[in-house]
Amino acid sequence: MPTAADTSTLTIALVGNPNTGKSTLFTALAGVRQRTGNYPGVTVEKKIGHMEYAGQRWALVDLPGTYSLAPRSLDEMVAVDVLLGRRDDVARCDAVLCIVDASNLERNLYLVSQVLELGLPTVVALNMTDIAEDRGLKIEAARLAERLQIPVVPVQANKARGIDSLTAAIHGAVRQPAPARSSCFPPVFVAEVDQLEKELNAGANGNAESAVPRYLAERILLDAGGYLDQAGIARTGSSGATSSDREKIRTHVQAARARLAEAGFPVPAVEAMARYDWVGSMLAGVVARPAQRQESRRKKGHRQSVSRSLGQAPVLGVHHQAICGRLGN
Ligand SMILES: Nc1nc2c(ncn2[C@@H]2O[C@H](COP(=O)(O)OP(=O)(O)O)[C@@H](O)[C@H]2O)c(=O)[nH]1
Ligand SMILES: [Mg+2]
Repeated sequence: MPTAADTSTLTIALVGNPNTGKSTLFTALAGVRQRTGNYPGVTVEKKIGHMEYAGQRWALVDLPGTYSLAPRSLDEMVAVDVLLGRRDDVARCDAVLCIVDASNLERNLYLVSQVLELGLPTVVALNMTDIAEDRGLKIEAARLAERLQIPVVPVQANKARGIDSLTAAIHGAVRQPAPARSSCFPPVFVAEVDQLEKELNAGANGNAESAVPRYLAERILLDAGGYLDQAGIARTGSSGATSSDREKIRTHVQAARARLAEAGFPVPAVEAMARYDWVGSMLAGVVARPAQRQESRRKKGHRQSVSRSLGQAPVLGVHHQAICGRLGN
């Protein structure tokens, strides 16, 4: 099977929370070779940059900054569709470059956990390393990379530091299939996504092009009142779906949500619980603060809550393992 590395142009999507330095990094990579337009039918800016690396042309797609890949509007659906290769006006992504703010890892890894579910080769650019350092945070990038099973490259985008290592990491990542990984969701939830995915694709006859990607099946289940719900789910279904097919799916989704609530994993709460648990287990022992001086009781209490938010509380890891299921792939 040909890998992405064989195609003439690599398409790489840049995703990250707002203000993580995504556009700065985009410019550090593409320089002036960038074009800005609009995605048709939405107010989302379409920014594509070009560069060359190791004799290969790269197209970089700067996606709008977002905290989550849970589309609540047609605008937010654009980023998800680009990442899932569902837009005619953007080539299918060969890799994802996820920009994270090193000084705010916990919040940023929430998005990473969603990105990893897309199953694309992914590289994390650990940006704002200067700010993290100023705050006395010591981040073990190699340990984080091992946990995430993807390259994690420290950079400082506004000074173009770390760019060579980053491009080399992307070059390497597209030459390897994304590793199989555990779902961070409880098994009962994973089983519901399995079922819904089957139901959604019942009419697809094994046609991968028209099939609803697993990530969207998961979103349909999670995002009650979200964009996919509002759009009548038809947006995701195979083109031949009738209104009775859609009604069947709607009924299935409602019953699945009721079963999950009954099992103690109601949507949407199950997502924050599962992802932050996962983030805690990824960050355990990865972020260290400098040795603290003798502190008052009050300050010590505060520090403990910070450590917990950095995922150093063992209870988080134990809980994560207890609820974790395996994806079928
Ligand atoms: N200190 C520091 N500032 C950075 C770094 N990278 C970007 N910035 C600054 O952070 C701000 C937000 O960057 P921008 O690229 O617009 O973020 P975006 O919203 O993710 O596209 C800008 O003022 C950048 O100059 C970095 O590594 N360190
Ligand atoms: Mg930007």
